Amino acid sequence: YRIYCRDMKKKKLDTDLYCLTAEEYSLGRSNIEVVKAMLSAGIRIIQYREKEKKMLHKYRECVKIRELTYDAGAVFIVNDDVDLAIMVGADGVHIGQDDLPADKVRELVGEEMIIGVSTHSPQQAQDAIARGADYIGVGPIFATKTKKDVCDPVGFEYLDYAVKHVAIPFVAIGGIKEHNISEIKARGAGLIAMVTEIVGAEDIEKKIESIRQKLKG
Ligand code: TZP
Ligand code: MG
Repeated sequence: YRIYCRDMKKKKLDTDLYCLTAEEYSLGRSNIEVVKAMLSAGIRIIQYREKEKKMLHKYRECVKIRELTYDAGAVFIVNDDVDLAIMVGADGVHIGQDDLPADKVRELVGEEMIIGVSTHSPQQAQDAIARGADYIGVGPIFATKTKKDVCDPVGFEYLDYAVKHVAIPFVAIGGIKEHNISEIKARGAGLIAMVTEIVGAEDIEKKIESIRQKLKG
């Protein structure tokens, strides 16, 4: 993995869309195919998120996705598995409220790896920031079926809080679709994550283009 990390400096999150994998919603396409389409549409951040797969399977997929994202100059983040993130030379790891705390993960991954933390309230946001998170997830904004260990939607209240009071990058997530993305953008979210809207699109590249048009307009 070290070939990806030798001169690794912490990657920036300066983009608009954050994409995640979810093979079960990908209309029969593999994660690899889906990631290729995302990258060819210009996506700059991809998170590998597969809750049900065995580690060996996840490892093999992540090795390929690391290669693809590296060649495209895109940021690659692995959900949940700190060991897997280190092993494949990912740019970051994303953890939830039931995972190791961010400050403990930092001890494992070092300073240059991005740590993202899913948060659902201002208190969780402040805790993640205090523990050295590089960015936080803010959501679910709307109801979503994609996350099975769901908490209820946090709605706009927490998003508005994040826009005003969160001093590190944050990613709005949960039930965001092409039809409601302008609303999220208008409230001040810079970085927006979508799972099913993108992996479940017939034509992923066209979908991303059309979402980008909405973000511009
Ligand atoms: N974290 C909060 S909601 C969510 C995650 C991973 C799933 C979002 O999926 P979708 O399909 O974009 O609603
Ligand atoms: Mg987790």
